[in-house]
Amino acid sequence: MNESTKLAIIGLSKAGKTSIYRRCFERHNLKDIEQTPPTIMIAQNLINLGHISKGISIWDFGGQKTFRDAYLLNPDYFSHTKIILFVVDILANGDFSEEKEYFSSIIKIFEDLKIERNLEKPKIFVFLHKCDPDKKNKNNEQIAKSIIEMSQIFGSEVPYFMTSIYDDSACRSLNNILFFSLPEEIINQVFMREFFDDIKKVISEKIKETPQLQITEVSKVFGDLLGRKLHDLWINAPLEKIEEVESKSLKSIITVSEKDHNYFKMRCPYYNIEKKCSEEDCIIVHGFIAGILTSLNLSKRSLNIKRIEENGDCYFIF
Ligand SMILES: Nc1nc2c(ncn2[C@@H]2O[C@H](COP(=O)(O)OP(=O)(O)OP(=O)(O)O)[C@@H](O)[C@H]2O)c(=O)[nH]1
Ligand SMILES: [Mg+2]
Repeated sequence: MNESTKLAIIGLSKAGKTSIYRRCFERHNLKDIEQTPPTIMIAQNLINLGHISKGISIWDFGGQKTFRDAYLLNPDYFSHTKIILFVVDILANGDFSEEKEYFSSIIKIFEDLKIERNLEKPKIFVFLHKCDPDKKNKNNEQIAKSIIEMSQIFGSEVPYFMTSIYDDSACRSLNNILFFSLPEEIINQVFMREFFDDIKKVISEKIKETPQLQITEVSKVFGDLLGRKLHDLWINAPLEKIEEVESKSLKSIITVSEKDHNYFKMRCPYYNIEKKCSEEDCIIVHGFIAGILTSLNLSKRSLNIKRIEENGDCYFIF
């Protein structure tokens, strides 16, 4: 369960995949990035970002035809992918038929992996890349055309981002993708931080001042605020690669059940410290989780938080 998250960057050759990686994670200057050689097969990079404790394993799939054919013949290249980032060069001439064919073959591989090995399907995001700041208005027609073409393949629910290495759009979009794809990590991040304790104090004060307020309402509001604040912090944080993961952040308080990947199980953070989880603590934690899930666009889940006692510990399942 402590494996890194696999993010696959996929697309045709020269779409700009390696440039995006280098721009966002290696902070190369633009002159260097422009000299990026074509990727031979797959370049794998393990990234430890300060805010993602388990790290991300980035698989940059070289897009030349011979390599694409090799991947499609061996689904193992794609197994256990959690996030797919398809990069489409909007400046490339043509009708996107090659992209379409490639993407459809990959989607088919994931459907087969789900049926044959019960592997979870990845979340898919599309970068409409090379929307450079100086060309944005000139290429509106081409951008609109590529969105229509892409939505025929993925359906309209796949999120699209207009990106370029010539501004911060690619890095911000990547941050966004990570934020919405890794709720477990985000929640962990919140509960690891001391500000959770600070906010708990503020809530307790607020309740003392205005006893007519329901503790659930207050904690929900604070949870909401906290979730939003975290989103802002996260999105504006530079994607900085760090060499070592702090040992503290490896201590996970969220365990995802081995049997069912569809829910999170979290120990009440106070239970171990004070050896008890008061009713009030439980309600506050509950409200926080609900608020944070809502800010992560997981509001359906937030309606379904259950509290259970197990082996003398208190857990939340959602
Ligand atoms: N105008 C423009 N050019 C870009 C942008 N991003 C990348 N490029 C250029 O696109 C070309 C190909 O970039 P790469 O990053 O090597 O493309 P790739 O998708 O990794 O290609 P393969 O490794 O062959 O699959 C390079 O000349 C880059 O400078 C962008 O945002 N705007
Ligand atoms: Mg490359």
